[in-house]
Amino acid sequence: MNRLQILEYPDPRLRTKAQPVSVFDAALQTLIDAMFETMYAAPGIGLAASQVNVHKQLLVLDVSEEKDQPMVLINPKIVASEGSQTYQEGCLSVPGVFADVERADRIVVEALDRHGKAQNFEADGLLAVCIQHEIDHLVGKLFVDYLSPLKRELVRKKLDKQRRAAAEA
Ligand code: GNR
Ligand code: NI
Repeated sequence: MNRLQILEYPDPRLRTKAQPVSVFDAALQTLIDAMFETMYAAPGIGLAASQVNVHKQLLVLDVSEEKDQPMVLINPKIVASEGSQTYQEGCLSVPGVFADVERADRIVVEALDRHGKAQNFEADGLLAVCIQHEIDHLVGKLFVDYLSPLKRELVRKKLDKQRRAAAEA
């Protein structure tokens, strides 16, 4: 088992800006495999390297029902976007908290795959939401940043309380 530990809000390391990936070596492949294992086990539909304290522009996701469509995006960029959609988001770094976030409805993404090959594709719906959520992680942004300061404070208190309860149990 190669599950990685997921950082939780308000850990300041989640605010680190990720650096571009330039080396596509065996260590990178091992990291990607461990990220998939961590994401599927959680379970989650996406995971950014920032969440496992690796500050590289790398994310994995799989929004399919059957969990058989793994995607790896390296040095991803959103080169076009249009429309808006609101989705109730969650985050493995903010466990137990769900809130509506408004994001672009359709995006065009440029990224490298796990071997450094360029890919360019369109995404909409949940896939577009997830990609935008993960790319935010790479620049140190969390979905709770879109909430009002009051709601964010309530989220922090809820997480504190959850952790205290878990520590007592
Ligand atoms: O597992 C996840 N579910 C999810 C649901 C709605 C919007 C975004 C997400 S991503 C999240 C996993 C995660 O925290 N990725 O960073
Ligand atoms: Ni997240």
